[in-house]
Amino acid sequence: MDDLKMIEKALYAYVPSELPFAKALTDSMSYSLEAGGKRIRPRLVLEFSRLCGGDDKAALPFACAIEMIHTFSLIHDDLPCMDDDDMRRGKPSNHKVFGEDIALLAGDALNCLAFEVMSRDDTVAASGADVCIKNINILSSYCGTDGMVGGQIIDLENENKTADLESVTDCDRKKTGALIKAACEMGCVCAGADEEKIAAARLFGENIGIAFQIVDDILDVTSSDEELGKPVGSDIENNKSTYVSLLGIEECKRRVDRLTNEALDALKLFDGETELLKELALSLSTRKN
Ligand code: GRG
Repeated sequence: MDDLKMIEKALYAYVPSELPFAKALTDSMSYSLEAGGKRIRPRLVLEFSRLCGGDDKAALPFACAIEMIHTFSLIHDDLPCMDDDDMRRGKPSNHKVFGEDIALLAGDALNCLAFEVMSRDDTVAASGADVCIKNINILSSYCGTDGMVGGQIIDLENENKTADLESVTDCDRKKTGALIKAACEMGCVCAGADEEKIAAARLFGENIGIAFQIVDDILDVTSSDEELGKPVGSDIENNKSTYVSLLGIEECKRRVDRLTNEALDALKLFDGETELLKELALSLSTRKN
């Protein structure tokens, strides 16, 4: 089975199916989980685990957990009180289909499910309590005030004013970069890797995370709604300072190349096969959606 199929099969199976009283909730969770997406974060977990000698079966619950958190963040990010986006992954946003109340709860439930999956008996039996606790710690801290939520609040506070590059970088490192970095570190932890390897994975994640957000900003001005699967031009509409508005497209492209090369350099520390991670880093720098 290829990686995408393996991730999606496990991911969809985690959504509770026998909750007749809450069918709208589980439908709403499944709607966003099954709406597609590149599955970058779970693929990073699996690849780093393999690179450090880990077993796919043991890494899979952690790969699914991070995709649940990512999906949760997208559902909440699209809500009217946040970015107010009607389309996501080429489909109507969750709240457009299920209503704001259910979308909010579906996000909350996916957040809880991620941590439940990482601490379930079968996950602990396969990976050991140490690995589970370390990964729960990584994921929760990279989601919180120093991670995704911290980035989102900087983003909100920067709306309708000109932010400087330092603030935009701080925002993106937390809002987008933290979860990508978490995926790389968690994969290493799954395989029981040492601190040196975890630090190299962190550096790889940090660099591709910022490159990923710069590409996101570029696509927001150069792509189309159809190609991107969500409305383009939202940064200008929301009067947001971005890498593109601060540096221009050409300098942004140079930075993406530089960051991608720095990410590739970080992989030199590993003895194993890094080809897929290199491909992933390069494909993110040239992605069209
Ligand atoms: C989830 C802890 C938590 C808090 C919610 C709303 C919010 C606080 C944070 C927003 C985080 C966010 C949506 C950042 C944007 C990250 C980003 C560029 C997402 C797009 O990622 P892709 O391109 O999406 O990997 P696909 O659709 O391919 O999965």
